[in-house]
Amino acid sequence: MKEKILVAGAGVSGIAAARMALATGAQVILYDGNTQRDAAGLRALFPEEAPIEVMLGGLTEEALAQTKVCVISPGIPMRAPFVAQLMEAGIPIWSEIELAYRNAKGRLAAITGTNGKTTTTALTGEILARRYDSTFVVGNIGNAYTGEALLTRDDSVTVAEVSSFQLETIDAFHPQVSAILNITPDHLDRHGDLATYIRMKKSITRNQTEKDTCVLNYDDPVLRPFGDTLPCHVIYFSSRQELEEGLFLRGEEIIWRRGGREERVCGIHEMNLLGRHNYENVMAAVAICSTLGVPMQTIRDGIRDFKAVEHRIEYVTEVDGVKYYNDSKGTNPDAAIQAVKAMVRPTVLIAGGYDKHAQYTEWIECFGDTVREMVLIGQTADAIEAEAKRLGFTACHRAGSMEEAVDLCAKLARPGDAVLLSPACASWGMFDNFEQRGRIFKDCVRQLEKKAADA
Ligand code: UMA
Repeated sequence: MKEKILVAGAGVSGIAAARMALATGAQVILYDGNTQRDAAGLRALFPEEAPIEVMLGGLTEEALAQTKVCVISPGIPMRAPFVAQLMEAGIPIWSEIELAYRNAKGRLAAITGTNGKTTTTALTGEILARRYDSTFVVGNIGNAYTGEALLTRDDSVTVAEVSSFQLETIDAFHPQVSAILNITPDHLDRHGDLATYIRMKKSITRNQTEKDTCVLNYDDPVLRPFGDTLPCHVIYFSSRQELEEGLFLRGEEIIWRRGGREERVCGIHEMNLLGRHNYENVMAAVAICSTLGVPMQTIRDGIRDFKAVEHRIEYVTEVDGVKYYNDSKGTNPDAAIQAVKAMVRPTVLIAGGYDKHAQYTEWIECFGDTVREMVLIGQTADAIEAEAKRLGFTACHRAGSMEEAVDLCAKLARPGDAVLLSPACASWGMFDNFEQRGRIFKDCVRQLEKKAADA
């Protein structure tokens, strides 16, 4: 008899999804492919009487036969063998955000894009919280949607950062406002090709109707024509040209032109965010919040008070005249390009990590006069060094750990320089995730600061 919910993956998403499934009265199998996980420890996360069973390594035939629906964690690819088995048996596979959506109330804004989605989601959440008492900020930002959805009310507004991984298995997921900030190649190891990745991103609008809104980047060659195909209202933003209709950058000001009427939103010096990509993030947040009924003055106040999010071109400290920046969220070449472009000092760069089959050419070409030296870590060090040398950038060094990398940077940097951790690669292999990588980097910098103070 098929009656259980199979929650695949026992990380942040899976544990929250299992809790939600239990709260809605389901029986749960919590499965993780990693046999090194502590089954008893995982089981102890739930009340003793809860109908939940933890299964590690492989799934039994019996478990598969009992499964009514599988809620899958974003990190598990569809090519996982048990997924094929479930699909063959016609068992629905839901993304963790799908389960959350089905149990949520109120209005939903969902934000995707290759880069900028965490900043845009955090900013949108802060602005919404000024206007609405019941505001939730969830999703890929690190706070599983299933962990919050049961707390939402009819008058709640939720803003969700959603990744291509999470969108891969949505069904009824239907945000009233969606936003796609940009699309550049990323996660090709998972999705196989760019066309599939683009399809995943676009699917955020799949269930939207003429009553809904989609916010799109006018400068993105994929997204501009995509807007014409949508049934919903589209708001474009551009940091490169003045639009007939939409938000755009004019000199140092963000302007919104609507129905022939222009409104000044804010000046770029009124915000604590650096770089063109951040002006785009702000424009998207303005469009989303305004659509959800936040008055423009409240939006302006929110922008003015917002600080950069952790791990995104985050200033750490200054040691011996060298400024240290943590951009551990630079997990692909495009994000890393934006961090390099935001640097105003000669820069020693720490890069490299897990291999997602990315192309490094454009990123290395943007080094220009900014990046003086590069310290490479992780699986991609050889590939990056080979491409750098091919392009004439020879100042490459190697380090075996983050500590070694930071110490080497301190030796290579001169007063007036910057040291930037912006790896252009995922953290996996050396670290659990980009947050851990960023925190270890910051700890190493603080050690350096302490040594300098003691000297
Ligand atoms: N696992 C398997 N089989 C597999 C792969 C993984 O059993 O084939 C297990 C692992 O052993 C582990 C668990 O799944 O125990 C981990 O699940 P997960 O990788 O889905 O990670 P979570 O801890 O649930 O975190 C996820 C997101 N992670 C990924 O998409 C890889 C987090 O995004 C997100 O914050 C969190 O849900 C809450 O929504 C992180 C991320 O790196 C930040 N996202 C990518 C990005 O931003 O580029 C997409």
